[in-house]
Amino acid sequence: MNHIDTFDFMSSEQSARIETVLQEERIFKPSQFVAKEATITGLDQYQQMIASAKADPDSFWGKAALAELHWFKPFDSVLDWSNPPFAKWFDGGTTNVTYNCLDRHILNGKGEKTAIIWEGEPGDVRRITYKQLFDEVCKTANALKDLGIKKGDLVALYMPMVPEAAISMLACARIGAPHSVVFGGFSSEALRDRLNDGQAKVVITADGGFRKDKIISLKDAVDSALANKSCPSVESVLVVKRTNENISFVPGRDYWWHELINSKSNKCEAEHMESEDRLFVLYTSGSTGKPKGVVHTTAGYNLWAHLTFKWIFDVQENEVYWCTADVGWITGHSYIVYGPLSNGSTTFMYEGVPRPSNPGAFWEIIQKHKINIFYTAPTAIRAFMKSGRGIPDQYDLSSLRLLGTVGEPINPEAWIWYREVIGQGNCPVVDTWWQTETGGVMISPIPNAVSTKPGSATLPLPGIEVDIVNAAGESVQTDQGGYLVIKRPWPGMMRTVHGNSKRFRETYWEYLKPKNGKFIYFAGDGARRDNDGYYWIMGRVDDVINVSGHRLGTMEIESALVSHASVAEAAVVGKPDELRGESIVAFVTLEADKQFSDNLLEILKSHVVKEIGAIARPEEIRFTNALPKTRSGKIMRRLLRSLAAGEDVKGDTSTLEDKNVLDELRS
Ligand code: 7RM
Repeated sequence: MNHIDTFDFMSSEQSARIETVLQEERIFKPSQFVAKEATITGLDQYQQMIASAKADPDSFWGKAALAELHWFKPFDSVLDWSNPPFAKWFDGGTTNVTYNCLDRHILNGKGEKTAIIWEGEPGDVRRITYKQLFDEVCKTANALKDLGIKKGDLVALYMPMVPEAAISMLACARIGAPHSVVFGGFSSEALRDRLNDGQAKVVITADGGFRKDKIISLKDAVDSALANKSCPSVESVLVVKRTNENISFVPGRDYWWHELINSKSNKCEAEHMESEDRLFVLYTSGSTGKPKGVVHTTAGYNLWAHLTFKWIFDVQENEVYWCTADVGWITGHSYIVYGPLSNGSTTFMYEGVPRPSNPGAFWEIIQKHKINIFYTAPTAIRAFMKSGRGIPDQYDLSSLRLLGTVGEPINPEAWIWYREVIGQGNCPVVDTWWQTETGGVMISPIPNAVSTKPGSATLPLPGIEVDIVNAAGESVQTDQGGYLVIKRPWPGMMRTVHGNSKRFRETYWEYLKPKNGKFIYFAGDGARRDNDGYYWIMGRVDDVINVSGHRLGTMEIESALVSHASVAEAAVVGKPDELRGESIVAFVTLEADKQFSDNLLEILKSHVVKEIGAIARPEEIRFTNALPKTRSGKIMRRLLRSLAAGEDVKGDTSTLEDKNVLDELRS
């Protein structure tokens, strides 16, 4: 494939991916099987939207904001970009996300419609109507007020996938307290860092959560995070009873959810929030330093989650939609909670994850709850593929009409399997590209309008201006690899990094420096655009690795390793993995008085789990006497990536300080 101009950021895995997808020529036309009353009915309407968004973005977004959201007070301006990269959307307006997610549907006579169907890991089911959800949210909001929470105070959530997680998020939004959801799989150390960075005042958790065949002790982890006054900002802990585990209680600090909330009034007026008031902070990994607190604000985020959900999934009145993410990730925020509820849809929430002991769990749920729209990650699809079609074939999946994927590039083989075996050949597959930072989907097919190609996220959504550029910020030719950038602000964009606007500017807006001085947003991904203008995402080009759709910074894992007394230096890279996309490989040098051993290897793996969480457990640790470095002392990760993948080290090694290091590593 010599017509592809590969960039030096590309691993051989990434260039191999380009070669495979270039040979991928199958095209699937938009299906007639899609929604009866579609929002975007076909190519003509879609192209009109694209054109009007391009011709006058302010008018396009302004009209959408007025049509799709309720305003207590209308906004004065659509976009204020006078101080880039700090955007203000819908300035002067006031709204409340929970008014858009709850009140207006009840006022429209949909109070008895099911908002959330939930199934627990042990099989218990709850159905919550919009009116019931409204009552629970108001009661919880009142309880938070009684705990002293005021507008602007941060509330942290560290919860299993139970309805109370969604209720808590909405309760925070009701009173204008930004939430910070920490994924329940993170360790107490990781939780503590996030609580302190955000200065959380309250932590909402549970006595435990069911995960695979185990119980995870969330409350114990909260106790350790708070021990020895290590999180001075935290005043109270609210505990949902889920597993009936024995937990310890600190009087005056800890409260049972049911004791505090059930007695509260179900009347709580929605706080009138300024458009740019914070809705939430969500931590995500980057190439440098500790995880960043991505800040999203009220109106723009609400609009983007609402519109993208409507355009892409187009859930019809009596349909059930299921996104398999955890609310601890952005996908859970935008596409389990805010997008579906803002649209008045029925969102299905599942506490469990697929596990070897129950490989048919997902299909059983689709059959039982007659799921119509299903949204999951490529890593899950690859695992299902591996266990064979014999399992899904035992279930009635005929309710499905649309399938989505998110989180990592999907290989054409898995895409086709998903379409043929799960969708039985008649459900469109939407591959949605986006990030924590973008708030909602940016590149995705619109089912009724856009033909799909297996492995491509296809085209940017209306109003989203995407490009592929080189390091100087110049557009590259068709089929050339480059950096994926977004050239115009959009309502759902992150506003800043919590407490660190410099980092926001540098990471996303100054990484590439176009000569014309314009601000363009760099996503951290490499991509290519084909002849039809379709985008093919190649994966991260920075030091972020993607394990089963979970984002991890190599530096975080390195810091965790180095914090162990035996470790002198560590370098972490991703290695291609058939199921998980990537797996973690660590190269470690030891302190002079320490010895390599299998025992130490296990100790170090567990140490990383303790510092970050099970998702960061290295698949492999390789001991070495030295790491390959440049003369200026930088670790040469490119070499380590090749070594980890078991490939020949190609390319320039002339800057390597000590060539013997490479020989040692090879052996
Ligand atoms: C939603 C989410 C973001 C990173 C992103 C990409 C990768 C996500 C796709 C994808 C190829 C996709 N948020 N990514 N979706 N790569 N095709 N459809 O995952 O902040 O956790 O991760 O995930 O590398 O930069 S995230």
